[in-house]
Amino acid sequence: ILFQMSVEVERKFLFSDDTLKTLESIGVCVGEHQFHDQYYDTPESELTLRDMWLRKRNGCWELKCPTSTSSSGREELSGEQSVAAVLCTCYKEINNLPEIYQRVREVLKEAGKDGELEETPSQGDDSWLSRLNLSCFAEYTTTRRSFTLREGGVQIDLDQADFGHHVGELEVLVPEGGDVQSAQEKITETALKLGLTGDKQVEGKMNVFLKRYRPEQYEKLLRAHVL
Ligand code: V4E
Repeated sequence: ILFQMSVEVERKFLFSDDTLKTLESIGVCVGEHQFHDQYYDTPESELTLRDMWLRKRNGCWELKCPTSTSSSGREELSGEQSVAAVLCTCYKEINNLPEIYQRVREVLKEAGKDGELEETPSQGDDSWLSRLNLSCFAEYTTTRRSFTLREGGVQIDLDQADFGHHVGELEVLVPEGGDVQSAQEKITETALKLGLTGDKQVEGKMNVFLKRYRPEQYEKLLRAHVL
């Protein structure tokens, strides 16, 4: 079976009450929901060191991993385009457990950690975690308010995490192999409409969580330029 995969182009931003007012005046709130995330890795951080983020979100497995397009062709971009590219991240999100399992095994096998088992785990059977030496290193609940602007295809999320950090995200989904650059341009346009002027990478929830509760892993990922 071939799974149609999409790439999440995303830019994080700091938001204030003013941002919220602007959003409420030019955008439409499309809902609020909560999700609980549990992130897994080996004691040596073999997944996150490769920028792979294995998580269980509200009971469903997801793997967020880098795309090959992340930094290719930047030298041909104009100044404005490269600022947009630096502020945005690109990740593939895989939601299909057999494929997640296969990818995780491949990575851990490379690192000489894999067992013998070939069959795919079924949803609800988490025994593969301990077999691959995976345990939960971060866990938090997020309350997310989502907005869209009338035109544009950019989703705007305002996230509040239960450990006391909030962050905004502008996100465009691009089919794999699609036009990441025009997604970045859309995100830049939306940021301007919202009056977001920051030109620095903003820390996400995981950065803050690790810095606060897992400082050793945080340092390790910082040194490896993952964060
Ligand atoms: C990819 C990644 C991490 C996993 C969490 O991803 P994030 O998008 O921050 O979480 P969330 O809850 O908003 O997920 P969504 O619902 O959008 O899928 S933790 C760190 N990274 C890498 C990373 C990075 N290096 N730089 C920035 C700005 N963001 C993420």
